[in-house]
Amino acid sequence: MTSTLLMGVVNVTPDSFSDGGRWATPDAAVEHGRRLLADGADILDVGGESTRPGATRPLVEEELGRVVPVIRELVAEGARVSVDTMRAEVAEEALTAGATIVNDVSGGLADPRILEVVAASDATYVCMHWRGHSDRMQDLAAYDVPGGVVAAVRDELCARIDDAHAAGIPDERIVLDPGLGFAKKARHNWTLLRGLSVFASLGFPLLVGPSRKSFLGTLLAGADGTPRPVDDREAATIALTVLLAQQRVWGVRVHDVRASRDALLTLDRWEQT
Ligand code: PMM
Repeated sequence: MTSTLLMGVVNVTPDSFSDGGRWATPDAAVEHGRRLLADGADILDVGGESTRPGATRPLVEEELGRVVPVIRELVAEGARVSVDTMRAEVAEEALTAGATIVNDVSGGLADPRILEVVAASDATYVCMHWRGHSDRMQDLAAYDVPGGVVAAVRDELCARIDDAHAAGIPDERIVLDPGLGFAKKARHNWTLLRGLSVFASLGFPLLVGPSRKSFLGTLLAGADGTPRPVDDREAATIALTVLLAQQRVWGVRVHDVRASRDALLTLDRWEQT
């Protein structure tokens, strides 16, 4: 039976690329979180900063105001909650509000103090591969080194792990994520997905977030080259959820939990026969 966890996305943002604005108020976000739990989410990933290419950053107070009340409420209702933030201050308040996972898409690069905040808690640390903020990340998608994108991402993640260790975060609390779409062109994402065993061999659990990303829009583009719209990339997302679960990743971060849960139940049944 697959043990892969489904991490449901709760973006409390006006501008996330896939669901921006839909759950932008705390009440709407909590309601959305409840729906994802009912659909079978194992973890709710609550974020208050959009990381879409070109996005501008919210003030820290704005980010806090978005995520903290939502986390507090969802934790009170029994959810296992992760906070999607690059800021130490937000991570700290989120942990106080009951989050037990810090999902830092910058792997400690954006605000190195976040590593100390995590070290001082019992939280799990999701350390994602990242090269720069959204306003310039597309310019950083160059991997012209021996071993290409897989070797570069592996080496850069290893440097992030060294920093996490130095701050006092033990191995047992680290999860790695190759950071699909973050300073990656479509072909880089596919190469990373096919090269996941390289990351697995580092010995840490893996989280992967392919859901609705633009490399799927490119894959499914119309004859005139127009990318498939975000809302119409679900079947491709589910296909990847199944392929990732077959590789025994720790978790897959998805927007439509119901569809991915159905797919994982189908995979379970398949593997039990
Ligand atoms: N992708 C997004 C945001 N947070 N966190 C992790 N760990 N991995 C990801 O791939 C990831 C993430 C961007 O997607 P969204 O705007 O749909 O949330």
